[in-house]
Order: sequence, then C-alpha cells, then structure tokens
Amino acid sequence: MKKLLALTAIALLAFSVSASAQVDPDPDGMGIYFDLGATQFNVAYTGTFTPLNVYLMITRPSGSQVLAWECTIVEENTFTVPGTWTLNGGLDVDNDPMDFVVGNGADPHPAAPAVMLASKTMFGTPVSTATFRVKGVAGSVSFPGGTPGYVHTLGFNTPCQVLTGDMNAPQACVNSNCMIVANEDMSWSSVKALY
Ligand SMILES: [Ca+2]
Repeated sequence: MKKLLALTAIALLAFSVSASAQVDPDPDGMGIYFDLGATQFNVAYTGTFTPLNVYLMITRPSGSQVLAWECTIVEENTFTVPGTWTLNGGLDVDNDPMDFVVGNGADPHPAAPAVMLASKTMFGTPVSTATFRVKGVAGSVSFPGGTPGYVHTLGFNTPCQVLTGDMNAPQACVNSNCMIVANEDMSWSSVKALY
C-alpha cells in the first residue's frame, strides 16, 4: 500500500503546491502519459474530434542517456481515430506495430525527468474510451525478466517499472480511472525527496 499512499500524498501536494508534479517518483519508469511532463495518466476526454496527445515516456532514468529501448504497448481503444504510434527518433527493428525494439544509434535521448520515446494523437467523442499497458516484449533476450527496459551504456540493460506496479492492468486511462496498486519499494523518504 505504500505506493498508493505516496501517490495520494503526491496528488494532495500537487494540488496545494504545484499542478505539474511528475506522478511516478521512482527511478526507471516506463509508461503512457497524456502530457510531456508525465503528470497525467488518467484523463477525461469530453471533446468531439479534438486532439488528444498520448506519449510513451521513460521517467527518471538512472542512466545518462537512452541508447536503445524496448516495450510492448497493449491498448483497448474505441476512439474514432485511435492514432498510430510515431517514434521520437530511432529505428524500430521489430515488425509488430505494438512491439517496440528501438535503437537510437548516434542520436540517443539525453536523460531528463521525462524522456519522450513515441507519441500519437487520437480523435474521438465523449463516449470514447482507451486504456494503455506497457509491458515487456515477449521472448526478449535483452530483458528476460519480462519487463520493458532501456540501454544507457552498451552492455547495461536497465529494466523499467510501471507506474501502477502491475504490467497486466491498465496504466493510463481515458474516460475511466486506472488504479495504482501496492508497491513495497516506495518509501516516504523518496516522496519527501521530491519537495
Ligand atoms: Ca515494432
């Protein structure tokens, strides 16, 4: 329950102190967000054919750069135009459109609190819904633990955790609420360290 409590605390602090707190305080996260600051993982879409931008991000990378990365995105999406994921640089060597095995080659992403890997834009109506999960690529030899991950230095593969703590449940939701599940590696000291 620690992570749930911590995120509740962050939500309250964000409301009183800042509207732009990054929602996942843990290092090496990978997830879907609805803003470039990685502050929104649940959104209400009330427009009709207004654009909704969706971003795949690495949050708080422990390495100095992102040379390569991989994940699978699982979506349930009823938007009229569900959009197509577009890489923010790099080359995807995997043929499946929802599996990403991407090398950034000579143009790695520098580390930042939120590193945008890919994005898309969706158009729908107020009854449209979407959920997103990020998980490991099936059969990956780079991340045999079944997690998504990235490479900051050749030979060092860094597994990523996901915001909700559960790769088999929605981690970002439109017109419904994704839930944060227990994650015992969260601590109050790391929450306080944010402020
Ligand atoms: Ca692919």
